[in-house]
Parts: sequence; C-alpha cells; structure tokens
Amino acid sequence: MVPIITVFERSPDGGKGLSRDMRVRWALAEVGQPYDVRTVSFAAMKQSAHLKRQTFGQIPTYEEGDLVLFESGSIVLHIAQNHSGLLPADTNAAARAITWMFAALNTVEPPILELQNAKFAEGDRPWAAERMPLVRDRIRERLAQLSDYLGDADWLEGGFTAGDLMMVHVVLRLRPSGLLDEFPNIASYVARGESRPAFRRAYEAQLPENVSKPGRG
Ligand code: GTB
Repeated sequence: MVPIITVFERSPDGGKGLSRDMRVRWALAEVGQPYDVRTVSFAAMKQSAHLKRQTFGQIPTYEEGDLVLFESGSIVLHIAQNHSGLLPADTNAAARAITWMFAALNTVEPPILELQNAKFAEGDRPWAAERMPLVRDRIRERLAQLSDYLGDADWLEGGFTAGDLMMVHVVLRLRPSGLLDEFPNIASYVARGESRPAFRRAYEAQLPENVSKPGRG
C-alpha cells in the first residue's frame, strides 16, 4: 500500500525543502518507500476534510490504509519503526536514536522557531530589534551544546539514524541566519545530510511543486 502525505500546494519557502513534509519525504526515500502526495492550499488546511486528518490544520499528514498520522516526528518514527534503515537493530541504540529525534523537535527546534517568529511575525514591532540578539543567543547555546557532543563524528550515534535525519532537517533552517557558519562541525554535519542520495531524491521531489512560487526564508 502506497502511503499518501499532505504537503503545501505552494510552500512558503519556494522549494528550499524547509517545510516539514521534507523530513517525511526524506525518511520515505531513505527506506525506499514510494508515496503519493496530496497538495493542500492554506484555505483547505483549515477545512473539515483536512482537520479530520490534522487537528491543528497543518501539514504534513500521513495516510496508510486506515491509519492517519500527523506530527512530522510521529510520522518519521512510524516509518523508521516499520522499515529497516533508520533505526539500529539493537534496542538501546534505537532508543538513543529516538532520543535524538525528540531532542531535535523538543530542544533544538523551539528556539529556531522563535527566530522565524521574530523575523516574520514580529519583525515590525518596536521591540523587535532589541529582542533579536536574545533569540539568536538562545539558538547559539543549543548549537554549541550540539557541536560539543558531535565533535568530529559524522553522525550523532555511530551510523546515520532517524535522529540525524530529524536533527539535520531542523538545523538546516538556520542556514540563511548565518548561525551555522559559527559552528563548522554542524555546518559539515548538515552538508553531509544534504548530500545523502535519499535527501537529494526527496528534495528533487518537492522542488517542481514549489519552485517559482512566492516564498520567503
Ligand atoms: N509540529 C508539527 C509537525 O512537526 O508536523 C508542525 C507542523 C507545521 O508547523 N506545519 C506547517 C504548517 O502547516 C508547515 S511546516 N503551517 C500552516 C499553518 O500552521 O497554518 C512549517 C514551515 C513553514 C514555512 C517554512 N518556510 O517558509 O521556510 C518552513 C517551515
């Protein structure tokens, strides 16, 4: 059965692979699972057909027979647990990989989202310029900790796992900010992720749907 994922009809990033469907596409590409795509407009996302799939009116979602999932982390975990290639066979090693997925989503992504809010949602507020250095410092703190842990390793836990997939995709969004350049081992880590054939396939898949459309980021 070929799963169906929902993606933006027009991604606001204009095809840079930053929307959260990209991490799902990447996971599916890593495990060699073909998928179909259902595009949804911003308006359709807030209507009942989509709200039945995604309570909060967002993408991505994942449908596989009777199963409907939302939350990119939950979807990537489901894919990783049901195919080989994204989680180690050893139970403890798999738990470590899942820990990094949660770390990416729960510890590293929130300050990065704050930067997006500071730039795009709050950029015109009188206090925006004063707040920005605080927002960037909170990200730096997390990147410094991640950088210390990663050291000169290729991946977080030996071989590439779903934890790396999630971390790379979360951190990738920082490239326009210049913050990645302050941490060369993280910049290399992200580049290593992007150079994986499965990442390239996922990127190429989302590109024609989004390129040349109005964007930001
Ligand atoms: N926690 C959820 C998950 O991980 O699945 C969050 C899902 C989410 O925020 N989805 C966004 C969405 O549907 C798209 S990815 N937004 C529409 C809405 O909330 O109304 C977020 C995103 C948007 C734009 C860019 N960009 O332009 O670079 C990058 C990422």
